[in-house]
This record gives sequence, C-alpha cells and structure tokens, in this order.
Amino acid sequence: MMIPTIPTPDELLDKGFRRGKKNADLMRSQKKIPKHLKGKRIEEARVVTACQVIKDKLKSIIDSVPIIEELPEFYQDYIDITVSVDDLKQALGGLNWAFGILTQLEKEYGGKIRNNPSDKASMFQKQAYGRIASVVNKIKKDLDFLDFAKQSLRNMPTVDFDAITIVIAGFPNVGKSTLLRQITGADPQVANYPFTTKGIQIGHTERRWQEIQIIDTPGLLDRPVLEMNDIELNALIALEHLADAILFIFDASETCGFTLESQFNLFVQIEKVFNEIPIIALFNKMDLIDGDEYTQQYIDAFEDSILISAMEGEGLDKINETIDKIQKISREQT
Ligand SMILES: Nc1nc2c(ncn2[C@@H]2O[C@H](COP(=O)(O)OP(=O)(O)O)[C@@H](O)[C@H]2O)c(=O)[nH]1
Ligand SMILES: [Mg+2]
Repeated sequence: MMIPTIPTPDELLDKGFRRGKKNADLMRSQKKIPKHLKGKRIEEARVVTACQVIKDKLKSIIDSVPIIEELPEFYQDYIDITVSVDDLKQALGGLNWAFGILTQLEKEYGGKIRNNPSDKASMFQKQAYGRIASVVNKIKKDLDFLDFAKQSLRNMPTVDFDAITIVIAGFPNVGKSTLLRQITGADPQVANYPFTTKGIQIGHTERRWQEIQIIDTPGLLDRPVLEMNDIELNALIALEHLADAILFIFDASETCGFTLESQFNLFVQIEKVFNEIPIIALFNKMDLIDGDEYTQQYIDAFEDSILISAMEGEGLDKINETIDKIQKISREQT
C-alpha cells in the first residue's frame, strides 16, 4: 500500500490558493475577454481552481488506499491491528465529505460570481475562500490520522499467498534466525510487524516445484502467550491465517538460557493459540548434546520430533521431509 505524502490543512490550502492566484493572473492577462466580464472571470478562476486543486489531492489520497474488504485476510488483520480499520475508514470518510462540500462550493460560488454584477465578484470570492478554508481545517484530524497510517503501514510484509507458509516459533536464541538462513539462504525480506521491534523476516525456498515461505517473528512467537494483551494476541492470530504449519524450535542444549521445561510450556501455549494448525517440534543445537536422559525425555514427548544442528547444517533433510508432509496436508485441504 503506497499512501502518498499527506499534507496539513495549511499546505493543502496554500497549494490550492496559490494555483488559484496563478490562474486568476492568467485570466487577467487574456486580451480577448470583454472588459465588463473580466473581473468575474478572474474571481471565478480563482475559486474554481482552488477547489479543483484541493479536490485532486484529496482524491489521490482516497484512491491510494485499497478497499480493505477486498484484501487478503492477513492484510485486513494487519491493517486492523496496526491502525484500526474503523479509524482508517472514518478518516477516509472525512476526506470524502470534504471532497463533496468542495464540489458544492465550486458550483455555488462559480454561479454566484457569474450571475451577479462584476462589483460583487471579489466579495463572493472572499466568501468562497473562507468556506474552503473552514472545510479543509475540519479534516485536520483525518489528515493527521492518514499521515500516522502512512508511517505505520509502510514496509508491510510482502506475503506470497500461493506458497506453503511455515511460521517459526521458540524462545530467543534457540536458533530461529540461524535455521531460517540455513533453509532459505542469506537474505530474508525484513518487514514491519505490529508488536515486533525487529520486524518479521520472510525467507523463500522451493521444494518440488512448490514455493515455500518461512517466517520468523522476533518479539512475538518467542515469549509467553499468557503475558500478552488482547491486541498482541490479535497480532499473533493474524499469523494464524497465514500459517500452514508452525515449526517450534527447542534449544536442546539450554544455552539460550531457557530450561527445556519452560520451552515446553511455551510450546503448549502456542499450540493452544494455533490449535487449528499442525505444530512440529524441532530440537536444535543437538551438536552440543550426547544422548543424555534428561534431554531425551523431552524429545520423546513428541511423536515425530526432528533433531538438528542448524549451525552445522545437520538434520535439515528431515525438515524437508516434514515440509513434504505439510505440502500433502495443505494440498488435501485445498
Ligand atoms: N552449537 C550450536 N549453536 C547454535 C545452533 N543454532 C544456533 N546456534 C547459536 O545460538 C545463538 C542464537 O541463534 P539465533 O539463530 O540468533 O537464535 P534466535 O534468537 O532464535 O533467532 C547464536 O549464537 C547461534 O550461533 C546449533 O545448532 N548449534
Ligand atoms: Mg533471531
């Protein structure tokens, strides 16, 4: 979504009135206009031009925002969490309202100037400018909001809705970024995401002619769900509309600073939130482990846990096998 630069009311008025003056000056230099009509033509040009210039700008802003209901559900959620869809609609409604009033003023005052004696033209022009200014100043809060929306919605993630989507979860330092790089190569797309400070990272790979995107969400799927407020939970649930599977990363070595028990608790919470989506347990940093019972009991808690070392690139083929299974499941569902 590319919202253009949002002007302040003063900037809008300044632009409209400046162009109005320019066109009025042009009219004044026209030799062909009969003298008794000239004053009227000058003031009419001033009013009509100002209205049109301001309306054009409002329209370009209104048209830059897509119809929210026609967007994929993920983007609808994203916009709602980030700026609130209702507030966005209200601000656009304000601009539409101003557009309508300016159309009326353009007609009304154009007519008044044309149909009255020349000596009244300048008075009507001043009246018109007063009303134009008042309309534009009334949408100050809407313009402010759209400027905030523009800033907030820039660098939205570019999501491939045909790809199989795997969302990575797990505590900080368990090896999520390392794994993402190992599977999808060096340069994931970094995009903004509400409630994440580092943004989300999207990496792409291909498996049997099927595009696969893997999403890492630092600051979101790496902390206790129970500590989240409603809005944060919504940010989480937006991902649910996207994910074909969750890859939950355990740090088997506990060198991330979280015990396997607390990692297991996070797993259970995330499994609850994403209850419709298959969640795969993956034990990383296995290069630091040599088959102790303590680690094994957690590995055995899952039917098909995957054991890897993301750093050494060990066990990645097992992830591919799992991706194949997910492919089968998501193909059966569609
Ligand atoms: N020994 C070992 N270290 C790893 C492995 N995977 C990641 N690390 C290290 O763990 C730390 C955290 O990794 P990172 O990918 O940034 O974790 P994230 O916070 O979950 O994204 C880094 O120092 C990595 O080098 C692994 O398989 N074995
Ligand atoms: Mg990371």
